[in-house]
Amino acid sequence: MTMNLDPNFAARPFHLSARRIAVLAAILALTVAAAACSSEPVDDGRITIVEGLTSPRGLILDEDGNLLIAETGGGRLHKVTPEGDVLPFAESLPYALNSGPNAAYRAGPSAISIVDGEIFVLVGEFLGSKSSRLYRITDDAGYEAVTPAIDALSPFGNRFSNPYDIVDAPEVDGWIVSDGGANSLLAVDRDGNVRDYFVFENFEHEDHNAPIEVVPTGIARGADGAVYVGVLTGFPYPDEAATVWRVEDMNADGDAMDEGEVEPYVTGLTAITDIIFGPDGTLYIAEFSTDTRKVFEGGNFAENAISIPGRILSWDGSELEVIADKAVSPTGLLATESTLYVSEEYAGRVFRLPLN
Ligand SMILES: [Ca+2]
Ligand SMILES: [Ca+2]
Repeated sequence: MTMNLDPNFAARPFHLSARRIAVLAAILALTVAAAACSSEPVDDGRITIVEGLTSPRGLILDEDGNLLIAETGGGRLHKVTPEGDVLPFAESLPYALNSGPNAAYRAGPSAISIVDGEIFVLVGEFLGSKSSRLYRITDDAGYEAVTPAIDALSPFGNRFSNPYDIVDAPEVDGWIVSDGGANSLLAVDRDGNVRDYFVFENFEHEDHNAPIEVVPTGIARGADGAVYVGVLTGFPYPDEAATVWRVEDMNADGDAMDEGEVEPYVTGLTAITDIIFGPDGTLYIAEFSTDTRKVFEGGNFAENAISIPGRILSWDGSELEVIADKAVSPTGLLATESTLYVSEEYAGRVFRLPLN
């Protein structure tokens, strides 16, 4: 792929976005060799179903019960059959090993959507015309663009910046996408038109002397029809400052920017990377690390992520419960009636955990 070496790129006023890109690239896109999978065994019934991947993230079940995995750092989708066979599925999707500051980070397929049997893949931020776009998988396991190429130098509004997760959204004739680069939710129609659906403001916190970014990440549909989105929060990723927001276009004007349309649903969380509802309405929440700041302070980020893992919590409407400790940088969740699937991005692994 080609790098955009336009000097104007470096000269862009980056007081927010340089750090945002650094943070996102580091958290969402760094990878680890499979050999680094040396975290202690955890005795909670989890079973590894795939390992040796380069940054597995988005998970979805297709109509035949196959688990699809978006491999962010490998530009691939994998299919895990109900029998546990792992099959290559789409192997030539856009990805980059030279994204972010110093071209040291990786980016690629982040989330999968299936609509009417068609498979769509969201590709996150890197430099180049194939980045930050939604694609449709074609019959020959190739891909074609749904959204247009973006101009990375244009203002953030009404375009992808660093899209992360996606939910099918008939109310906007397409999808709602979380974008951690622009701190926004975007409505995308089936023709690929992109517009702001909601934009988060930075927030104040006692642990930091400057406003902190919200950084929306995992997005999911609730049984009540509303859309829910978790947020990572930006540097310094304060403890218990992350919220799962409930988003509903109550006046049906096509966005969630009106009074009372975005409300906190679960508060007191830390560095959320994904959320998903189970069929019984339980919400599952992935927290990236118990000390995200330390993971990125220095040294080998991947080793840090393994030594300072995150966790998975459940929320039943009244109580938060930790259901999986020591999950290494979990960034993708999927729940069925009996099973929770978790992508451990830095460990290159996907495990499943029985649900009671
Ligand atoms: Ca997700
Ligand atoms: Ca509205």
